[in-house]
Amino acid sequence: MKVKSRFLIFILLITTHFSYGQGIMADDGATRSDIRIARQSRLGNIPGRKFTSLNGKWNAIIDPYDFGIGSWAAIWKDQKPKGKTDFYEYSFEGGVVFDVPGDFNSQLPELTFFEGTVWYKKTFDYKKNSDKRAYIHFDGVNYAADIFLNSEKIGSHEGGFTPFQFELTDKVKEGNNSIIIRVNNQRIKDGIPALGFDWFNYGGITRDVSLVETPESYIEDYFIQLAKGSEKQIEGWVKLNGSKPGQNVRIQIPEAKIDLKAKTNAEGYVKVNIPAKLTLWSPEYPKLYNVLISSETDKIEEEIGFRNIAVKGTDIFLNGKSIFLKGVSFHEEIPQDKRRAYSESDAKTLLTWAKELGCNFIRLAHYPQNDHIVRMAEKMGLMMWEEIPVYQGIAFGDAKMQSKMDAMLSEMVNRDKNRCGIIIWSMSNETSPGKARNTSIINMAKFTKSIDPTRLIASAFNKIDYNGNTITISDTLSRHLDVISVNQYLGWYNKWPSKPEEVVWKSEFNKPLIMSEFGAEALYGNHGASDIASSWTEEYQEQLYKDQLTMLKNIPFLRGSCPWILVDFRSPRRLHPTLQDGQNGMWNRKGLLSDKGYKKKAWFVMHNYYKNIK
Ligand code: GCB
Repeated sequence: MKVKSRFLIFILLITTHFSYGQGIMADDGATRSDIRIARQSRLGNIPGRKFTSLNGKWNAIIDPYDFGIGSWAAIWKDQKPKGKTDFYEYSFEGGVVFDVPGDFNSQLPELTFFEGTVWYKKTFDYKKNSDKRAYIHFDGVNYAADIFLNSEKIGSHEGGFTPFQFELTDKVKEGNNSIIIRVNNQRIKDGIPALGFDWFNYGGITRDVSLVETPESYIEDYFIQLAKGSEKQIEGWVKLNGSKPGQNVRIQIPEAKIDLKAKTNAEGYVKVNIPAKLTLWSPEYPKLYNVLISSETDKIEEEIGFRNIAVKGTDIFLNGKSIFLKGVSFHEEIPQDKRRAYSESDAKTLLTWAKELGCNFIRLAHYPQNDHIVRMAEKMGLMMWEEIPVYQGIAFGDAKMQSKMDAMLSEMVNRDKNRCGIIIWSMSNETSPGKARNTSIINMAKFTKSIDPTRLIASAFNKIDYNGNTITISDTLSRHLDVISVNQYLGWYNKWPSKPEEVVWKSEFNKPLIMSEFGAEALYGNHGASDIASSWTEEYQEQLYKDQLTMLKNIPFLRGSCPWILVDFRSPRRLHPTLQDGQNGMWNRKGLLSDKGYKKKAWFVMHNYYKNIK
């Protein structure tokens, strides 16, 4: 497709998904229901709203051949025999019951490697109120979801790691209602991620589900952060939905003595600028303020922190002070239970490990992780890198694929734009350089900046050039990013070009570098040679970490490191029967911790590095 027409599609997407942040409004000629469709992704801060949790037990039907979607079975109709000759070859009653949130693979042994369709059903009581609007909100369903209310389709969503919702106001009944969801986690070549990713494809309603109730005119969303480059000026906007023009909006931060009153414009939008004297958020002191936003009909509360993140030359500054990002990556998985992480206590498990390692930074690999993780990390003083699952093997240059990437990017930024702990938005991981890739990522980076100018933009890549003992970063995409992030596996997938202390890194770009991945596999408790990769010993991994750190210490423009990975994780790419438990667990063994959470020798190397780094 021509660049010009792709750009037009892109602009269209901005105006539907992010019209308010832009100050560009949706077409006023649109009817109210059109607007509701266009604005489905806008219902910020669920925990701060009035909602009823739909978590708990859901009846399910496992449908390996996806039979129920056809008109013969039509499972969404949930029919029961009425006459003597009626029968149906399915029933939600008497079948499997799954916990939501939670992946289905870990809840039934027969489903361990299942990739396909599962139907979920839950009933709920509703009391209708003519002044209220109702939404069903999903924090995340992997991968494709079709949602039916009382047997009528209300919408679909694609993408396993970002939130979405649908308005039910005109469709929900007084009394008992039934919600049925067809979830399909089949990997597809035009999915994001596509077919071959290195993590476990846990499917199902993996995150929280809520029934949200709002007034007729409600606070749809808001952006309240420090202005770019400032430590004293809050800048942002508030957007009402369903309101008349000129509504009063108020933003209060009592602890900072802030009380701002403003009026919305014809579209229910108001831009705000508030001078503020604040205690800034930092890893050492992760201060959050209680922020109250109210309109004439609605109010919402959220704990929000304020900090300034900036890049100058090859340095990164947090609140004006140079920082080194002491990071680690992890997947949204609880390895001890071989399942997806979904709860506050799961978040605590993963984040406590990261803190114990000495981190001030985490890379949420390779997709937006759940809200519990993000909110808790911020409270614990961890800066975050959040990325969309634009991961290896993605076909760039295809309009359909691009619209999926754009939608996921919108949903990610939209959910977490008020989380000061997030300092980096990453557009992708390990993409192959090329014109189509560059156009796509540059446009996504520009789009992200246009709606959130406050954070840094990254995109992890693994293309580096070797020449003797010199490694050069030359991927021209770097010109369009704030930080350069390189995944390199010297000592594991790649040979050392010379002794680690002799390796020289050069960059054609005057920008900070984060070594966003490095590592090697080791089976916990397996001891022996430190120089034979195939031995999978803790000693080999330990030596590799020592070598990596020797090299990292010599890179003058290095401003962060993110070893791969905090803890062993499951990946059906990992097939070695004894070292990776290849026909059962399928473990990527690059963890600093074992799948049981035991520390491997390399953990202590990394821990020591972080303890001593300034
Ligand atoms: C990478 C990928 C990561 C893999 C890792 C590995 O480069 O970014 O997703 O899991 O290597 O272990 O091979």
